[in-house]
Amino acid sequence: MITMSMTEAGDGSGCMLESIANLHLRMWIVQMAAMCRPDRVVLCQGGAAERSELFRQGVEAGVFIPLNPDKLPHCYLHRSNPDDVARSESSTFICTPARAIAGPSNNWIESKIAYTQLRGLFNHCMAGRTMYVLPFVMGPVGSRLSRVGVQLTDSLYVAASMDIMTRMGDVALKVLADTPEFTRCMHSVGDCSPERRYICHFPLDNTVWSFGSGYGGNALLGKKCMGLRLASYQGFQEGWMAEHMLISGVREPNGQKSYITAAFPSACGKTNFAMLIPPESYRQKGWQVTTVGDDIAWLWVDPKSGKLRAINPETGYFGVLSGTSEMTNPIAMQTISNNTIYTNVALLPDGDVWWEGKTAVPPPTAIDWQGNAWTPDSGRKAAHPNSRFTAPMHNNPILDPSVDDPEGVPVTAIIFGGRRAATIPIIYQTFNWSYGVYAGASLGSETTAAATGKVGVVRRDPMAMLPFIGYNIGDYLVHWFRMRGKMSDPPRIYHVNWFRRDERGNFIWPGFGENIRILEWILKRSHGKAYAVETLLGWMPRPDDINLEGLKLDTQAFLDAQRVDADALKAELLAEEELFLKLAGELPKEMIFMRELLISRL
Ligand code: GTP
Ligand code: SPV
Ligand code: MN
Repeated sequence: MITMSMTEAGDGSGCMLESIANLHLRMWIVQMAAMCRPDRVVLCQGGAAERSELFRQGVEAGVFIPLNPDKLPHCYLHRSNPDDVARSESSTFICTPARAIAGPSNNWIESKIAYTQLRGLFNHCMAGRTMYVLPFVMGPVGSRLSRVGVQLTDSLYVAASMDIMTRMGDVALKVLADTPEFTRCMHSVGDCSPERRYICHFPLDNTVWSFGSGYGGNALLGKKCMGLRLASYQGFQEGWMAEHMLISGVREPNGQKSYITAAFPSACGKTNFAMLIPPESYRQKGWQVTTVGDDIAWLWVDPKSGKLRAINPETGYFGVLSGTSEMTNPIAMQTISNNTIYTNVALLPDGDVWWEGKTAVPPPTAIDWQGNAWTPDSGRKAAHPNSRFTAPMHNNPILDPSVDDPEGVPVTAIIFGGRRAATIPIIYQTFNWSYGVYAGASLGSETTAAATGKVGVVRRDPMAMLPFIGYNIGDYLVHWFRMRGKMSDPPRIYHVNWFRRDERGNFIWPGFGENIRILEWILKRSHGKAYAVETLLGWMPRPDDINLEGLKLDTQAFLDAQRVDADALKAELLAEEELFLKLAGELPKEMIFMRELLISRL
C-alpha cells in the first residue's frame, strides 16, 4: 500500500505515481483525481499485510465491526446504507453513441451525455476522502481470456471486497505491463442517495463509471459490470461468451470427472449448487462435487478439441446468507468461517452473527442489520433478505484443483434453471443446441431480493442474463446460436426447476444436496448412458431413471412434479411474448422456428 497526500504535494508528482510504470494508467489516475479531488490517493498492492491494514482502517472509520475472533477469526460485519442493499437495475445503464447497440432490454443514455452528467456528479466528490487505486486481474493469470481492470474508489469496503473477489494488486500491474488495455472502473459511493445513483457502462470505451452505491454488483466493478456486461460485449466481438453461470466438477463412482455450468437467475441457487455435498449414500459410492465458480463463467471453444471450455474470472464468493445453514450448505458455512465480510446481518451479544435460516431457533436478542435492538417478536427481520458474505474461494474445502488453471475446464453439460412455483418440471433435456438456446432464452423466473423492486413476480430472464447483457439482446441470442458452429462436441443443454411447489405451497423437490440425483441423470445422458422419454418440452427421465432411494418423495410424487400441463404450457408460451414483443425486429429467426416447433408439438 503506497499513500500519496494530495493536500501537500498536490501536483501529482508523489512517490505513489512513480511506482506505477504504466504511463496510460498514471495519466488516467491523475485525470480522475483532478476530477474527484481526494485528500489522499492509495495504491493497493495486494497481500496479507495490506489486507490487515485495510480492515484496521475500516474498523477505525466505523466501516467494519470486528467479530468474535475465536468464533469467526478475521471476520467483519459491514452495515450498508439502508437504501443501498441490492443491485439497482433502474439505475444501471449501457451508454453508447446509438441506442441500437444497447438494444431493447437495457436502459440507455447517449455516451457523451452520460459522461457529462457523470462528471457533474464525480466533480470534487472525494474531497475529504481517500481514493483507492485497485489494479486487478479477472481470470487465472496467463489465461487467454484473462483481463486487467483498475478500479478507483472512495470506499474502503469496496477495496477490501475487491481484494477477496479478484486477483488484486501488483500481480495486475505486472500482467498489464505497459499496454493501455485495461478496463477503467471509476467508482464513488457519493452520498448513497438512490436519486443520484448511476451505474454506467461504456462498452465501446471498455469503461464503467458507477456513482452513488456501495453495494456488491453496483460497486465491485470487476463482477457484474466488467465480468458480465462489458465482457459479454467483448465476447460477442471476439467469439467467446461471458455468462451468469456457476462451474462445478463432478466425479462419478467410476472415476470419470466431468464439468458442468449452470445459469440460474440471482438468488436462485448457483452458490448452493456449486457447493453441493451429495447425501451420505452417494458419498459412499464415490460421488464428489468440486467448485470452480459460483457466479460467472467465461467460455470459449478450444480450436484443437472443438470443446467448450470455462474459467471462473473471480477468486471469491459474494453469496446470499438468508437460508444458508449447516443443513442447506455446510460448504458455504465452512467457507465463511474466517476472513469473511458479512454485510447486513444481525450481530449477537457475543460478537457472532445471525440471519434468518441460519438456525431453526432464532437468538433471544440481537442487534439487527440496521443497528437497532431486535428480538424474535419485534415483527421484522433481523438480517436483510439480501444479506451477503464476501469470502475467499481458497477457504472452500471442495475447491476444484483447476480453479487457477489458465486452460480452464471442459464443459460437458449446460443447465438452465429458474425459480418457478408451477408449470415447469424438475428436469428435462433439450433436443439439441438450438432448442437448448431457445429454452435458455425463454427462461422464466420469479424475482428475488437480489435486485431492488417487487419480489416473486415471474419475468423472462434469458440465460439468467437479462440484467447483465451489455449489448443488444438480439445480437446476444444470435451469438449463442452461432457458437454451435465452432464446436465439434457441444455440451448437452438441460433445464431444471428446484422450486416447484405442491398445492399446500411446499417445495416438492428436496433440493440442495439431493440435486445430485438429477445431476446423475444429466451426466449419464451427456455420456450416452441413460434412457429418456420424449415429451412436449424435451427428453425426460423415466421414473426409474432417477434414484429416489432414501427420499420422502415417492415415484408418483416425482411424476407429478414432472408433469407438464398443456394449458399451463400454452399460458407459458403466451408469457414469452413479453420478451418476444420487446425484441420485435431483433428476434433471431432460430427463436421463432424453435417456438413454432414447440407450438406444433402442443
Ligand atoms: P446470486 O449470488 O444472487 O447470483 O444467487 P445464487 O444463484 O448463487 O443463489 P444461492 O445459491 O445463494 O441461493 C439463493 C437462495 O435459494 C438461498 O436462500 C438458498 O437457500 C435457496 N436455494 C438454493 N438452492 C436451493 C434448492 O435446491 N432448493 C430450494 N428450495 N432452495 C434453494
Ligand atoms: C446477483 O445479484 O446475481 C449477485 C449479487 O450475484 S451482485 O454481485 O450484487 O450482482
Ligand atoms: Mn449472481
